[in-house]
Amino acid sequence: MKNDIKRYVVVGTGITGSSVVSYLLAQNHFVMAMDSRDLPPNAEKIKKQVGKENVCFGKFNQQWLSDADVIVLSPGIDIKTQEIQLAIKHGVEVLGDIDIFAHDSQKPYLAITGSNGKSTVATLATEILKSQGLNVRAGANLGEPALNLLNDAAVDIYVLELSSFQLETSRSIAPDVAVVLNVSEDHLDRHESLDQYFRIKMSIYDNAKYKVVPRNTQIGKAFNHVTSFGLDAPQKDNFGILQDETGEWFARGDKNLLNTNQIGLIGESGKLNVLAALALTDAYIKNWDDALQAASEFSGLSHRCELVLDKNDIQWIDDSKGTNIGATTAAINGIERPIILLLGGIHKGGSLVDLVEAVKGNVKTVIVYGQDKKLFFEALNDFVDTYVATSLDHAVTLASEHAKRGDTVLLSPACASFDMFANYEERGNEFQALVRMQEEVDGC
Ligand code: UMA
Ligand code: ADP
Repeated sequence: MKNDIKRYVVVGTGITGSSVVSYLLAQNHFVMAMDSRDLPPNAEKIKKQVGKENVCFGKFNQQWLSDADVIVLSPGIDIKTQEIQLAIKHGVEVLGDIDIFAHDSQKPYLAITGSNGKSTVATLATEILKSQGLNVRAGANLGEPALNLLNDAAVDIYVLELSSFQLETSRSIAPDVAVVLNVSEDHLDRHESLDQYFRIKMSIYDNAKYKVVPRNTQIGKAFNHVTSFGLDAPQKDNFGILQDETGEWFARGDKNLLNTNQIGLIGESGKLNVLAALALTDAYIKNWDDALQAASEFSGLSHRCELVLDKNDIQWIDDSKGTNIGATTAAINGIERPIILLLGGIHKGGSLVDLVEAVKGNVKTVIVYGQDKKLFFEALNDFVDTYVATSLDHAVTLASEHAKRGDTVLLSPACASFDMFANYEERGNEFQALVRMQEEVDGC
């Protein structure tokens, strides 16, 4: 049935779907909602909002989908899902919440994607913009769904962290500034190939007013005359690192900005993230002293290479957000001490070659756990002492038995957490609790 009133079907009732339902109802649209899970999140709330006759849980209702004017698809659901594809064949428009945000937003927004570092850069960019007296709201993949950000009329600028899932259904975004921080293999259980994943990430630039790119990468090579960042010396107004007799400096062109030892983020990826955030916000920075103070005060987000305990010269680091090979490789390469590496969970696809190379560096022991422990054991055991743990608790116990003064114990799973935990936060919190219990057992 097609008539003048737009019939929206919201697919998925998680954080995104729930925000979309509320937003569309506030605009007086006719809204139906469905979720393939029998007991999906927000079920009762949405039932009350749209009426029980307009919700369908436990399956995707093909009739509703094919009769819709617009389907708003949650990022966790693949657009290749058979029922969605059939609806598209019937001429139904499929959008994501970011598309609606892009259409309705009256203010500029920065858009950040990449395989790793998105949340860190989005949060740091937000802090830098705030230091300039701007009223900033940040969200999307970062947690607060994009449409919820629109309920504050006093905003000057938005910062959106966008996943490949969100970009896949966002054809109309037109950010003021866009960046792809990096691309390494991730979500290959959902995307067809690395090529396709790369193309989806690069689509963030399609309608961007200004582009920021990582220098000397496949991403950077796609454009000329755009702002770039990298660890080498920067040309003109680009961002990079300069060395002189006074030390190592973050720099814009030939101008030193901030000593690299004045930041709270660790390793090369920490430096890249600071450079990316400065490059992204460059056009809005009027007071550099305040911007650089914000950058130096930022100590990073929880579960991203977070130091949990430093006792008896043994460091325990929680990098539970390291859910792919690129993140874990960067974490290993950012630590200069001998490492005991804890990893495992659900491997998201892709090659383990980079991980093996990084492990051959300064990892002395690996402890694997979780669903794909066998895969990692077989890939790493020839190169480094590798042990199999039956749980995270067991992995921490094994780590404490092997750790010596000067070592770093690093939880950087290179995997999704859903085989054993609700999410990476629960995994990180459990690790932190186990590490602190370890400390008590030591009687320290
Ligand atoms: N699901 C079903 N059936 C459904 C709907 C969802 O089984 O009908 C499953 C999905 O397959 C998925 C899970 O439910 O496993 C959640 O999917 P969702 O789309 O309902 O997720 P939301 O709760 O709306 O949260 C999403 C993002 N989640 C995903 O993309 C999986 C959140 O990013 C984001 O913060 C939120 O929207 C607000 O924008 C989280 C995430 O894990 C942090 N992102 C991935 C990542 O960072 O790697 C991409
Ligand atoms: P995302 O939002 O893209 O998942 P986060 O900032 O939450 O990124 O960090 C996720 C993981 O990636 C953490 O393990 C962190 O240590 C690692 N990481 C952060 N920045 C980078 C980077 N620039 N390159 C590679 N890995 C990074």
